[in-house]
Amino acid sequence: MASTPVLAYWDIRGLANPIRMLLEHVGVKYEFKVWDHEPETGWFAQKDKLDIKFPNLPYYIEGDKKFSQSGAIIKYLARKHGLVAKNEDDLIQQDIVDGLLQDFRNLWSWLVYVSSNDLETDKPRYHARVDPVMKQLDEMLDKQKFLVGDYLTYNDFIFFEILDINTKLFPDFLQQFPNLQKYHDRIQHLKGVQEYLQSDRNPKKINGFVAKWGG
Ligand SMILES: N[C@@H](CCC(=O)N[C@@H](CS)C(=O)NCC(=O)O)C(=O)O
Repeated sequence: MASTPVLAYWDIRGLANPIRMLLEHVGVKYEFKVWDHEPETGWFAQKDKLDIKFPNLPYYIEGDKKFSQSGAIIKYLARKHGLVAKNEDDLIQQDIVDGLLQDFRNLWSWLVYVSSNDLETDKPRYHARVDPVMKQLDEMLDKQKFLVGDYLTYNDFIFFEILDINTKLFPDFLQQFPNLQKYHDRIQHLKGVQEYLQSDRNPKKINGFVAKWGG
C-alpha cells in the first residue's frame, strides 16, 4: 500500500499554505510534519541528514520523490491533479502571473522581515509597489473568474494566500478592489479549502518567529 505523502514545514502558514490548500481541495490525505528549532532534534540540526537535495522547508515526500522548493512542490502537484494551464496562451498567462505573485511575496517578505524597524514607516512604500499591480489584477478579474481564464490553477491558491495575509495586516485591503474581494471569496469557498482554513490545522502564525509582524 502506498504510504501517506508528507509535507514538512514550520508551524506557520508561510510558503506551505497554498500547497496545503491545493492538497485539501483535491482531497489528498497527507501528513503535515512540523519542524522546530530544538538544538539537537530541530530542523537546523537535522536538515543535512535527511537525504534531500537542496534541503529546505517546505519539502515534500511522496513514494520515491523527496524534494524541496515551494514552487517545485506546488507545480508538481498541480500537474498531477490537472491544475495547470491548458494551452500555450494560457501557459504564458500562467507564467506572467507566477512572476507577479513572486513579486508580491518578495515585497511582503521585505515588509515583515527586512525593512526598517518601524513597520508604520514602511507601509506606504509597500503599498506604493503593491497596490497598482493589485488594481490591474482587479480589473482583469472583472472579466474572468480565475487568474488563468475560467479555470482553477495552482496560482489561485498562491494569490489567495497573498490576499488573505494582506487582509490580516491591512483589514481594509480588499475594500478598494471589489473584484479581488469576490475572487478571495470564491477561492475561500472552494471544496476543501474553507474546511481547512477554518480548522485548527491552519497555523495561527503567518510568518517565521523573526518577523516584525505575524510571527
Ligand atoms: N525558495 C524556497 C525558500 C524556502 C525558505 O526560505 N524557507 C524558509 C521558511 S519560509 C526556511 O526557514 N528554510 C529553512 C532553511 O533555510 O534551512 C522555497 O520557495 O521553498
